[in-house]
Amino acid sequence: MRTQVGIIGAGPAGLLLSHLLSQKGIDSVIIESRSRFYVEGRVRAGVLEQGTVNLLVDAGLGQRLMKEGMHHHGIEVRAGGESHRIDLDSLTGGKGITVYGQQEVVKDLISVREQQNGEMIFEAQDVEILGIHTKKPKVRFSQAGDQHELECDWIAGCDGFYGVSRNSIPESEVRSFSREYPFAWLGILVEAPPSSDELIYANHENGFALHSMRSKERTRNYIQCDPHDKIEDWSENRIWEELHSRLETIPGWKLLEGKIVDKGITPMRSYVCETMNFGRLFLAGDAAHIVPPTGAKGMNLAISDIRYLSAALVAWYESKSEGLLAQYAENCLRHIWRGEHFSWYMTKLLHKFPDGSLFDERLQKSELEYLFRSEAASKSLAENYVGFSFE
Ligand code: RFL
Ligand code: PHB
Repeated sequence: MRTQVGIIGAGPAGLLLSHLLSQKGIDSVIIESRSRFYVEGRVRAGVLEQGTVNLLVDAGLGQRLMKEGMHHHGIEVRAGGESHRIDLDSLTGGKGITVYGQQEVVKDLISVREQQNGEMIFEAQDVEILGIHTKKPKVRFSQAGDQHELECDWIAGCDGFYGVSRNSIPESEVRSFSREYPFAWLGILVEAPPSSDELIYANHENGFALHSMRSKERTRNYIQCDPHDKIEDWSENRIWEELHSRLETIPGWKLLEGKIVDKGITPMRSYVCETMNFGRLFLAGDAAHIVPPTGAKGMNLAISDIRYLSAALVAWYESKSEGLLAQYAENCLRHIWRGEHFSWYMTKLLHKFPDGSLFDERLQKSELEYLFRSEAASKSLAENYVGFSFE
């Protein structure tokens, strides 16, 4: 088998890259270890920055997004019995965010790749990358018991944090940075209308909670939990009890319950692999960097990487120019580190740190009070939340 760009992973990063390349007449093959059914049903991110929405719309992916996506002009932060609205609109000169589930973005992308006969290989096993230092790198994999080799000009490693791409770079060459957090998030998807028009981020003495949504009929709620907890440790009663205590801190506000249709625990981590390119392999999205979900940046950063990677590959195919490929990591890393900082800031501001000192607690309280009282602090949060622009 042969293609121009071999793409490992059918998450938002890999699928979008394949679509943007095909719009410029460049061939690619996507190799994904999971089934199409699994990938389309995986509940993850929900918040799209305006820049992400614009890119998707410009790429012809706006049809369902513009109809079903919920545009939000603000978010709410609750702490110490008080509520503070961050008016994204007025604080950023008219920008906002759109709530549209990641699996909807993935479904839209798979459907458009399918219509254009883009090749997507699902349920590939034993995926291996070979010869990244040659001009003909290869992806070896097996499917339904048969072994295959895909010869490419370039390989894009879009296979998430646990994929094989990053580990194909010799360990001595990898420059990486990381931070672990002493908590995780338990997330549920619920058949109930949203209890609020906007997302609510809550700091509470029992731990963080978030009320989000997917549609007029479905909500997405998260609570901070211990990273060693198993989902079986959390009965539905216990989940609802904690959500009610942590979110219902404003007189008269009630959280609507409903049938829980999905639940899972996600560890929290910050990680950046600055070595995003090695030979003919380029890493993008979660394969190269992870943020805690508190800032809602993960999918947006994955899409920002693909903006640069697609432009760089197009420039190479159109004029054999290597300039943008050489600048790829540097261009992406400006956005990545901004996202890392903001996600760390939101995490530190809103969670209960089980190992934190009383001094740390006082600093957090003061930082929240500053956010609630200072327009400059709200403006800084808003500017980062909608996506900071370096232009
Ligand atoms: P993905 O989506 O993980 O896709 C990688 C794909 O690669 C496949 N794969 C392999 N394929 C072949 N061979 C192998 N050896 C492979 N190993 C893995 C996987 O099956 C998968 O299909 O990475 P990508 O495309 O870089 O996209 C990144 C985003 O998925 C991620 O950053 C976001 O979901 C993070 N995130 C959020 N991001 C936001 O921008 N806004 C949010 O509101 C937001 N909320 C969240 C989140 C992530 C969460 N979890 C569960 C981690 C909320 C949560 C709870
Ligand atoms: C979500 O709706 O899944 C969501 C929203 C905001 C976040 C993280 C996740 O910060």
